[in-house]
Amino acid sequence: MNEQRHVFEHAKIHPAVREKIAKHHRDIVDEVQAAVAKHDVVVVGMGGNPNPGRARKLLQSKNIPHEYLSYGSYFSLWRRRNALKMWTGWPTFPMIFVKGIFIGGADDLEKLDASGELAKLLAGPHAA
Ligand SMILES: N[C@@H](CCC(=O)N[C@@H](CS)C(=O)NCC(=O)O)C(=O)O
Repeated sequence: MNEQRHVFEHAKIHPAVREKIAKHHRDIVDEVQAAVAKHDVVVVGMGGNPNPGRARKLLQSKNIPHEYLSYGSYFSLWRRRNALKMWTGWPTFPMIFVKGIFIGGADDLEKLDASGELAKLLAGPHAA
């Protein structure tokens, strides 16, 4: 299977709407991108969803410092969160980044921890 994410071809987007797409809630994407560049571990979550808390608990239990960004709740800011989903291609929260690498959600963090890969990623370089 082709592991490359399937996205609509840029060349086939009409020039009149390209800027609108590029700027769509760009500030929230820039904010997360800057945090990912600055911190070894970033958890992006939202209020009322237990899964970001599950991920954070695991990190705290291992004394792994992390930056936490939270946007809205089930009842607010869904449009802004949607811009992050379109950026990463990941449909749910939390979105977790380790050393600049997007590793998925809380389940994926647990798997990486259990396999020992989380420690390896943390010991390695920060992806540019
Ligand atoms: N298996 C995922 C569960 C995360 C999940 O399903 N989150 C839901 C809420 S419970 C979500 O973010 N939905 C999208 C949204 O509400 O914007 C994980 O381990 O991170």
